[in-house]
Amino acid sequence: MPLQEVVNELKKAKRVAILTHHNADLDSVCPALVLKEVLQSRGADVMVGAAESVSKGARRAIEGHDVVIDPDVSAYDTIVTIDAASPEQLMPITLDYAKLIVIDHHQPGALAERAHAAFVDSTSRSCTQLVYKILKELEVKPTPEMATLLIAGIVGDTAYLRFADIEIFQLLIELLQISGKKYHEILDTLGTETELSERIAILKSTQRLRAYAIGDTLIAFSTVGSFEAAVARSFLKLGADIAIVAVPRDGAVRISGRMNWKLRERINLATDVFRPCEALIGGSAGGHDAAASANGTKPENIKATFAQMLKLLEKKLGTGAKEI
Ligand SMILES: [Mn+2]
Repeated sequence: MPLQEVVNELKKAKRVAILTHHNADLDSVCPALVLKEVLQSRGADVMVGAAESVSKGARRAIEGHDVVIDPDVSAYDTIVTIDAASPEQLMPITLDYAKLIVIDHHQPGALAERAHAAFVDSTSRSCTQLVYKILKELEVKPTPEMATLLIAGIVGDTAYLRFADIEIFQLLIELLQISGKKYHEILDTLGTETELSERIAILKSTQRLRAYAIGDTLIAFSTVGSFEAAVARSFLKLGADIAIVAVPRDGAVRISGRMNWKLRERINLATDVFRPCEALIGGSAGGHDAAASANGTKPENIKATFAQMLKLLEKKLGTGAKEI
C-alpha cells in the first residue's frame, strides 16, 4: 500500500478525473470531493465522477458540489479511483486513456493490479481515512468544509461510528474542531427518509425470500429489481445472519451480501463466498469480511450461484443446510 507513490503521482497530475463506484456512497464521493479541492488548490484541473448514480444517502451531504455521472474521461491524464476494486464497478466509464491511481480499502482487485500506483489498505475502515493520510502527506490542512466532508465519509462507512476504532474517534475530534460544527449538525445532513420505492423493494423481496438454517446460522436469499444492499441489510434486521440479494438485469447481474459481524471470525463473505462464484456469474466479486458484492454477465445463473454459495457456507460452518 505505497502511500508515497500515490502522493508522488498526484503531485505530478495536471488533469485529473476522480471516479467512484455505482451508487456512490458517502465514503467514496466525500473523500473524492476533498481530494478534488486539494489537487485544484495545487493548480490541477479536476473532475469528480460517479458511475451510474450517487446514492440517496450521499446526495444531501454533497449538495452544492459537482459530481458528473458517467463522465467522458478521455481528456484526462490521470484517473484516480476511490472505493472501487474492479473496473466493473465503474462501468460504463472506461479507464483505458490515462494513468490509473487506485485508493481503496477493499481486498485488492483488478484495478489495483493494473494501477500505476495504488494505496490499498483493506484494514482501513474507510477510504476517507486513506484520503486524509494523503492530505497529511501533502501537508494540507483541511478547510472546515473539507473536514465536514471527511466526517461524513467516515460516519458513512462505520454505520454512524458503530464500527469506529480509537483511531477514528481521535480523528473525529481533530476534524470536528476544524469543521466548527457540532456532530449532530453533520448527522442531520446525512439522515434521509427511506423512499417509497426502496420500502416497496424491501417488502417485495421479502415475499421471494428463501431462508436456510445451517446449525444456528440463518441465511436469507432473494432477488430484487434494485436497492439490493438495503434489502440485504433489512434481512439482517429481520433476523438473518447472512443475507444475499441478487438483481437480475438483461445480460447482467449484481449481487450484494451482508453478514452479521459476529460471524467474522468464521467467515469472510468476500473471499469465502463471493469470490469462488466469479466464474458462475461471469464477472468479478469483492468486498469485506461482512459485506460483499459481485457484478457479472450471467443472470441465468442466479439460482445456481445461490446454491453454490449455500454449499460454500455449509463447508465453512461444518454442517448441512435446512430450508426453513
Ligand atoms: Mn468504503
